Amino acid sequence: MDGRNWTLFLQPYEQTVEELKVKFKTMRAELKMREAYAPIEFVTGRVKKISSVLEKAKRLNVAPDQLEQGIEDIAGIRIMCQFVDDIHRVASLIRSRHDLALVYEKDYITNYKDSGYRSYHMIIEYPVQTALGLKKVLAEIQIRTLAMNFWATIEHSLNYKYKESLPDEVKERLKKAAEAASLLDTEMSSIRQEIIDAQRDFEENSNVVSRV
Ligand code: 0O2
Repeated sequence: MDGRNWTLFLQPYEQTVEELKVKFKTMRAELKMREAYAPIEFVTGRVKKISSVLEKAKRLNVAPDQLEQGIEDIAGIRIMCQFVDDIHRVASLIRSRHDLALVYEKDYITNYKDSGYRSYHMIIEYPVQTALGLKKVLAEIQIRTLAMNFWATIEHSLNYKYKESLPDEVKERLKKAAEAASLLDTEMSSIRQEIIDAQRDFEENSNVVSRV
């Protein structure tokens, strides 16, 4: 590492993660009050370690003075949802916000990665108020179901353990596990729809009975 003050470099990212965590946790609480059901299950966030930022910069050929533009996920927020439909609802709520600007989106649910990874990514620009004035920083918001998160967490820790060279057999089994997690999401969504339909039928029938 060179002589740069990395703690100071990461400060606006720390602030971005803290502010965005508060905002999405508040969004969850408010939706729960309004609708009795929140499309957000829980929210986490982290700032990438400087060693990982520099490693990624090397891998992507990003010059040391271009880290702010070249590495988009120094600030990272993760939003976990129960159902795949919730992911799209949350993405649309994010698109309509005025306190951040959407840069682009990556749909790794439709176009899942070769590893089996599924998630919805939104790269945003967030204006953060520093002691020296306004600074716009890039941040990555990952939106996933609980099942997608379970898979990604396990796969991430296995990759860490095997230092990026997972045995082929493990890779294949992880791909199968990703398919199984996706099937679980589909099943849960269809059960949920059946419950919603049943509730609507019940309410319609009880209205008819009460009118008689
Ligand atoms: P960490 O520890 O989560 O910060 P890249 O794919 O890295 O070359 P890009 O375009 O930045 O370049 O990546 P991408 O794939 O859009 O998003 C990167 C982040 O998505 C990763 O961050 C992971 O959090 C997650 N991700 C992407 N692919 C996988 C995968 O196959 N398995 C798991 N578990 N997570 C994945 P980092 O920096 O890798 O790690």
